[in-house]
Amino acid sequence: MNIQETLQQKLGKEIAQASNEEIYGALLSMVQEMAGEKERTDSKKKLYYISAEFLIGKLLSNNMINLGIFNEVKDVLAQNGKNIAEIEEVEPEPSLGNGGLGRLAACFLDSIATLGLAGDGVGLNYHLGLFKQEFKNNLQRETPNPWIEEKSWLKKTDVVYPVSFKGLNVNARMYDIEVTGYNNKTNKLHLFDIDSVDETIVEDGITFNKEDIEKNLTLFLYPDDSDENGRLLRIYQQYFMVSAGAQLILDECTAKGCNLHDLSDYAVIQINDTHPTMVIPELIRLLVERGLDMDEAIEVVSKTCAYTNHTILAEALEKWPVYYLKKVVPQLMPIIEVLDDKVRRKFEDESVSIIDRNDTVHMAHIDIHYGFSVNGVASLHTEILKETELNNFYKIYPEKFNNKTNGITFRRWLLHCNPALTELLDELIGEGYKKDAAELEKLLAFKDDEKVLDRLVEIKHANKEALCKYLEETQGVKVSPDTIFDIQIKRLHEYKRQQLNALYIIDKYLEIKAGKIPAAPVTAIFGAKAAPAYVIAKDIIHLILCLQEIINNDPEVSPYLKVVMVENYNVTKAEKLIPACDISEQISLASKEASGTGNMKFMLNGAVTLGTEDGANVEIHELVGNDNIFVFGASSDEVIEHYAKADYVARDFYEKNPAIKAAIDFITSEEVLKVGEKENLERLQHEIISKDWFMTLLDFDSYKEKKEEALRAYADQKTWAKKALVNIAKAGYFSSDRTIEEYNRDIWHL
Ligand code: 26V
Repeated sequence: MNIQETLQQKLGKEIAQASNEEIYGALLSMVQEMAGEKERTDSKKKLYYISAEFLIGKLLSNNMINLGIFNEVKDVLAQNGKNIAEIEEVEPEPSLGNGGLGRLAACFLDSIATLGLAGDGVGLNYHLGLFKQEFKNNLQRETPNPWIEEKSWLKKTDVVYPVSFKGLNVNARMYDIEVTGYNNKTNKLHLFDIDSVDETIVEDGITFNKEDIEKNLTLFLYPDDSDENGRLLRIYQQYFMVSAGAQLILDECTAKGCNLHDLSDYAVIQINDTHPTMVIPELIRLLVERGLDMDEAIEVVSKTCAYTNHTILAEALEKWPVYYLKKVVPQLMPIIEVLDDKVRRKFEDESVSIIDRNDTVHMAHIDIHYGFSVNGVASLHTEILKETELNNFYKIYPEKFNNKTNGITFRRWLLHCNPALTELLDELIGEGYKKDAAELEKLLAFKDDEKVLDRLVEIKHANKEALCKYLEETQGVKVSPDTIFDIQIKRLHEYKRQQLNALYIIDKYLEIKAGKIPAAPVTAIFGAKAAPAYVIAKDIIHLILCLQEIINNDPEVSPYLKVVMVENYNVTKAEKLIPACDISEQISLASKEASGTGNMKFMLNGAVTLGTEDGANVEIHELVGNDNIFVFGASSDEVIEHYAKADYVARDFYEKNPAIKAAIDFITSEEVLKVGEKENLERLQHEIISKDWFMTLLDFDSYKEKKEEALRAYADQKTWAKKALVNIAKAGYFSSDRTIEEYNRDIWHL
């Protein structure tokens, strides 16, 4: 049966007569069946990628691309008067992640299947996701993001594992999502859930009773942890995930003939940041229960687990009070104590212990001592781990440390999100780059080809037009595709410095008001969610929304400058924003952004980076060369030195630099107070002047200078298009296929 017939049979009517919702449902079930019939990867040893987040995005088109039917379906629909883009809109987007770490996990699953490797994801089935962001009165408001509908990619299984907490026994049920590889076999994403979860306990935004574990366990990702019950709930979630995951792993391995002594021949577990760290003591506990002695169990687990670090921010390195663990998972404490004891007997250095003097358990320390590999996610990041943050561990275990520079799947971040560019590439360099991303370099042969450069400009312009239409339809904002699209989209965090971009915008606004007309009009676009309990992050969103209102409504300024804060930034929105970008803002304080992956997506779609020497920006810089990137700001060495000497004083910059002073003063000016909240604006202003923990003011001048240089360079469209071309051509290195090949070569050995 061909696609047209299959769809009509599922619909029970002509495609032309069906609604978009009905067509979506029919396509979903057709794709589910096709994926289910595909061959599964199979090998003695299997990878388990265990992660609190899998930011998978919408799946319909992605799966159709990977199954090789996307174009055919698109054509069949078009012949029947239906538009694939409208059908994509029907699919709800799961928000099972926060940012880079979760999206990386999703890209990795795609590449693992594409390379034909046996590797499944293990995580949690959060019914309401992270949260949905709404703007009201220029403030962020959080509401639930339900995504599980009657028809869904989730397949309920009969696999159920018991999980015990202190005073509470529950069952973890496994749901599966098919992971299709591009023209290859399939794997699975296993998401555990509790049958008794109850969405109706959520009221007034995202508040709910944090103590009712049976009803709330899998409601939200990262429930508010500003109080103790919130932190305890996170421990409940983490243990639920790892205990079910560990039982699944042992079951699957034993079914393949593993006798548990040889577990590491059957399984390798990649621990994605510290959220799944309890899998180590839990596996040890289960192995002992199944007859191994403690020492051997520890040894077996240590040969099976590998850890990836995704951040050097101290506050993100998880530490749990012993008292919390005793309250939720007392069965793990005797094991963690043995692990700590062994470390203490071997090493005198107090800083590498697992349980510190304050009776706090350092999760990353468990991973490093009792895992066989520790990796950072970009070369600068790994160097900083080795030389600074984890130096004491590096001295003990130099052989464990390795770098795996992040990557992105080109199926979603090029083929799907930018079909026009994909078509041009097919025509110019053939389709080989789709399986071997390094072949993108062939594009360099067209660096001086005027016709090719013109087409790149045309494609970018068409993508900008499409984004304008979308922004007008969804948010009612009008922007012109003939302005420079300058985009910063990522989690809201002070270290990422959205506030630096905002200060630049204020500076520009004041200049225009003073009669200094910019050479080229700019549209500054932001997208970011702030963690609900992160007060200053929410204040920064408030400032940006206020600026949007003031600037866009000012007839003197808006012809030259507009501000757009995209509501509820998510994977789907990223897919529309990235292909339309001219300037990619990657302006974190050097040393703080472990890698970044948005930077790679922008580059692949022909945007030019304006960035600091941080994370993977460093590698982008090396690849494209000085002419094709705009780099500014203090180096990571300088920043690390400032922290060590504690000699950075924001107030000095405020007092001595008139442009900085004017921009900061503007935050609480009458104009802004007219549209904003005094309390929030004053708090933010005070934070920047008296703390500025991420040294925004230190880099203000060099940021402004570089940005102006980039805006001037844009005027010469030919030269700019050449920069875009070089960026695309050099992006092959950032394919997650390359990253996964390295993980497999150095760590997993599948
Ligand atoms: C941070 C936060 C902050 C607010 C509330 C909840 C929460 C939960 C977890 C985290 C840790 C974030 C770790 C993370 O996402 N790291 C990112 O990982 C990317 C993939 O390796 C990397 O590209 C980014 O640079 C890094 O920030």
